[in-house]
Amino acid sequence: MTKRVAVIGAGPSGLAQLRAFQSAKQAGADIPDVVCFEKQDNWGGLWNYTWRTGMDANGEPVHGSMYRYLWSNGPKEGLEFADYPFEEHFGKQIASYPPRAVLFDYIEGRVKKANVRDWIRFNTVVRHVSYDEASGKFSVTVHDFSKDQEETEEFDNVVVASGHFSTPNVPSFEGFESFNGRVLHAHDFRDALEFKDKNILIIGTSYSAEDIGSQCWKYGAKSITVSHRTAPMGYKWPDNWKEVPLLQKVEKNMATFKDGSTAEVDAIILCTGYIHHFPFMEEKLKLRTANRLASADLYKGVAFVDNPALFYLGMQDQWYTFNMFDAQAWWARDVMMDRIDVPDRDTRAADVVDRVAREDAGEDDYDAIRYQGDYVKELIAETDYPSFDVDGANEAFFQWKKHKKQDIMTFRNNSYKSVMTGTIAPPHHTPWKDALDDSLECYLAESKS
Ligand code: FAD
Ligand code: NA7
Repeated sequence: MTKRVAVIGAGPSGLAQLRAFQSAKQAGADIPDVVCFEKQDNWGGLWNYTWRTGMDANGEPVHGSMYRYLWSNGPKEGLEFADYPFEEHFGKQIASYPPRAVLFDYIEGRVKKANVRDWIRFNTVVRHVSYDEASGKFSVTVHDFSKDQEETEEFDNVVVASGHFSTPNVPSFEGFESFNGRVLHAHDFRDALEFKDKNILIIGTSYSAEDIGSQCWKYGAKSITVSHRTAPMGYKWPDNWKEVPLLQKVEKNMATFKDGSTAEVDAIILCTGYIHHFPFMEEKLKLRTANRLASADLYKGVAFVDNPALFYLGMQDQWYTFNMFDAQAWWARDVMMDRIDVPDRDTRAADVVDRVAREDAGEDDYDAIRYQGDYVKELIAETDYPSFDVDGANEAFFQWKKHKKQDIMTFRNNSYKSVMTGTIAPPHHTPWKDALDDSLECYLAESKS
């Protein structure tokens, strides 16, 4: 096969694409020439932790948004690879909410086994992608930092797997200019110990707000105040945690909220989400979407409606992660290998409208989980990705939601059943709030009792 495929990014989505092609090759298929461009010097995407903030060593915006002490915010039983269970990687079943280093090890294990590292050009940022109608080819211009050289190559397909939780959405509030403390976005948060003994104000009520607040609490913040634009999170918080309406202004260290209440704060952390940002894509190829389950402009949530030779992976808001990226990557692979036909433009556009309407018809988070589970089922039914019990994975998410409601500071002590191997995860040896060492060695150590 003389086709050439460019994959942009070697995070979980890009690696899923490499593994999808490698598994076809292993099964005897003739696969395209696949080149993956990764701007960092290692794979793993957000799971490849960096202490850096701002610019990276090459003067590029730092991709990493993950912080030290991050533990999975959902049960691992919802994200497990169907072709590479946790038990295969670790040689035993492990507890349900692994810290970042443990999940990085797991992600890496599958692609090491698949032997695809040579397909990746590290330290190489994609600067521009354009499409020529006449030749039907994409031109991909990259900067290779190891050679300090710009290069342009042609490809038949492009797979954008550059993630969408790296470019922060940063609103401003009155008085920030004269605030006597640090204002930062979640993207730049790294070590919770920085906020030990401090009064912190968090803006936002989603995953980052909940988890960064919980970390700061765990590592000794004096108080946590969370300000909401729409509604409070409503969990049973510890005594030194309160939820308040939206921030109106800051004067020196005094924050005033919409209901007139005030709080003295030392630092403000904007947990206000991220934007989908693809500065390297030609205008007509650029995905413009909100962070939602039914992404705009993507047929089957993957193929760009206006040019189905172009794919975007992992662009949805995420309940499902790793195995959903796999489902998308296997499906995209089969389109690229002419095993799946893509319909005409009107049908592709109608598919997006239908997905948006179905998402909008859902009433709560449980419907949203079912919706994304159904999406995963739909894609894997069309490929040879190993089928798995998606309803069972939904059930792990439902249990997780209930456990969070019962106690937001203990939900990570629970265990769930793997839908890949049928085993129940063992309880972790230390409750999350007391487990200050989150190294891989400590997490995998057997119970001390
Ligand atoms: P990313 O992981 O973002 O990887 C994208 C890759 O593309 C990066 O390696 C980047 O360097 C590269 N890249 C970007 N632009 C370019 C370019 N121009 N040229 C070359 N390379 C480029 N998910 C879970 O399942 N569980 C969790 O607990 C969890 N916690 C999270 C916590 C935080 C703080 C965040 C931000 C996300 C979390 N997620 C979690 C969701 C996360 O989005 C996915 O787990 C996963 O990392 C997404 O993979 P991805 O490959 O799509 O994107
Ligand atoms: P999300 O899930 O996109 O949430 C963004 C939050 O920020 C949400 O609560 C928004 O409130 C709030 N927001 C956004 N803009 C503003 C302004 N201008 N003022 C006040 N509040 C605002 O992002 P997260 O970072 O929490 O999560 C992203 C991923 O990281 C997630 O998948 C996790 O796995 C980790 P709203 O409800 O819209 O009023």
